[in-house]
Amino acid sequence: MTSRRDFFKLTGAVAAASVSATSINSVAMAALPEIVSMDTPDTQPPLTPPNGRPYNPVVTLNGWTLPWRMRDGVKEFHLVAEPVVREMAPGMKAHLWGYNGQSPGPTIEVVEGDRVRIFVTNRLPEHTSIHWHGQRLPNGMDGVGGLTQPTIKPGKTYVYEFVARRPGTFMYHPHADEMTQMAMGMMGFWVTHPKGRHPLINPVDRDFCFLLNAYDIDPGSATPQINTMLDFNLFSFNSRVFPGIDTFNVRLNDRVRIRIGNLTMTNHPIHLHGVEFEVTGTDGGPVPKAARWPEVTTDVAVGQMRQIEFVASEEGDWAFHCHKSHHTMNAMGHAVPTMIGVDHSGIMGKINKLVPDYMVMGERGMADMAEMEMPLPDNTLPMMSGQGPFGSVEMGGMFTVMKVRREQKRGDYSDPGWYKHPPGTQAREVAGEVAEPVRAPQSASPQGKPGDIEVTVRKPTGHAGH
Ligand SMILES: [Cu+2]
Repeated sequence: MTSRRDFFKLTGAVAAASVSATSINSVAMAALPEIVSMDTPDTQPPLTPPNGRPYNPVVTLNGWTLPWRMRDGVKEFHLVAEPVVREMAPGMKAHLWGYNGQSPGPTIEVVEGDRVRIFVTNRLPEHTSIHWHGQRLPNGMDGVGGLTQPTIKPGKTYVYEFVARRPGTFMYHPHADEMTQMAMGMMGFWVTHPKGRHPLINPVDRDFCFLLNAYDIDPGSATPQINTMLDFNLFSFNSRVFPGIDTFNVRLNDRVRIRIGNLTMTNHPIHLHGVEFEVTGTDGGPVPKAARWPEVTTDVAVGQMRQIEFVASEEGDWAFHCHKSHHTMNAMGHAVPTMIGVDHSGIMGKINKLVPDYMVMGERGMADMAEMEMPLPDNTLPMMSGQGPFGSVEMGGMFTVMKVRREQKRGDYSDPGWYKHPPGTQAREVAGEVAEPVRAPQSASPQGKPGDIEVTVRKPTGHAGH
């Protein structure tokens, strides 16, 4: 494990916060579960439950699961709300707010019927609270600042306690200064596994989860613009953007579940290549079997969860992405005119005499952007990038790949490398000249033969000169 166990040491960026370690009462802290913090954005292996009821754990994409302490039959967790530095992809680090060293926070996994106690320490420069989205719980544990509890002031620790009453896929996020705190990356995943066999919840071989979140971070800067309403420029899976998102690596014919939550400000039609899936659950619970239908894209609206399931029965490297094409790009300016078809030849030399760095883009489409050696500001990702085995994938944002392999071992989540296509199963170039198109034969329409159409054009009259 790469996790760091430290009681009082503040993680990296926390120095920026106005909270000092001494403001945390060490006597009270001694009674709390230790703080476990993660210092890498890599996908961590599933956390096999060391105690309590057994279950098949999830794997959080570019994330991890929070360990707990079992005390008198209660699962105790400790979340710390704090400033974090999140690498969104190699070459770009964002200054976000999150939990226990990362954004999103760690995934919490429990079993239906578990009594759960969650300590929440606030190391942010402002107050916060945590809402347990989708849970059945006593009203006073719902975490709505001002409505069901006072907010948690900087330096303070609150405790939430409830029984995880229904199995399913949930999330947690602040319900205090939400616009700021969610735009800064504060959110996390929660999975309640069923107690024993559940008629509507299938056992699966692989169970993945991630949150959709979006940021507006100007090229060359590191802190999100928190007032942005709609025009975000980094669309991410768990605060990672392609090519920084890990691949889903599965074994041929594995039954796979992927749980997706959306805490951005718009909907995301999530699309999987290669196989069909069914939506088997939402944050409202498992979907009755008779109400499921096949899909290859499912729209995840704001504040929703969707749980999809399929059998990975086709080998290969299958794209998995949001179908909004601007959401598979990294930070860019959208206010540029379309230049397709505009001939810039000759103009460049003249402009370069005045503006040496000026570049023309888009006269053949935008694909050149992936190859362009345009100088980027520091801490800025190319708009479209990611190398595949056959060149640039020309993607960014909400894009990754599901790798289905015959040789992948059960329980092995490591990256098997690129797919080797069997001979004769890959699109290829054909040799030879392309012939001129042949006109499709025109058949007579019921009204008459082609050429029979008569059009009468009447010119306007009454004008001078006519
Ligand atoms: Cu999207």
